[in-house]
Amino acid sequence: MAKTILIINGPNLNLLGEREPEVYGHKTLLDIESECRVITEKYSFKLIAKQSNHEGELIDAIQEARKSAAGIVINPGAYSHTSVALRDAIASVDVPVVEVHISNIHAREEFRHYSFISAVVDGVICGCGTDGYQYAIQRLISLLVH
Ligand code: DHK
Repeated sequence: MAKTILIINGPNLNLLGEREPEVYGHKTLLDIESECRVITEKYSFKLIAKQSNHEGELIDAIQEARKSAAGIVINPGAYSHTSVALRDAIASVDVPVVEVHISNIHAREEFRHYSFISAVVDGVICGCGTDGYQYAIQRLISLLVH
């Protein structure tokens, strides 16, 4: 059975393509997931994508991934800056995790500069636009296949 990589997106990222395109770009979440799937298939990984606007559902997805995923790419959206619970869930996971921010959070409002998540992940991709998801997948694969 193919190993699974999970992409988790948090609140408001279901609106990608419509929401503040000058900040988050023009691609939809489905576009991004399809681009990532091209990469995962090349390396014989299965890609599962989850999005939720609810903190508890994101935590449930992370807890499930403890048993089922080989690695996780996560954009926690605004919960990056607020959620100790999400941070604790990620800290409980043994597989590699790469955090993505589409925008450069350090060049934006001060409340976005700190991510509770960054200290407990294996890598952070920030400010590379929606291409950041593909970079994160590439990084996960290189951690998983070497
Ligand atoms: C996405 C969001 O929804 C914001 O709340 C974060 C992040 C930044 C991003 O750049 O992908 O502050």
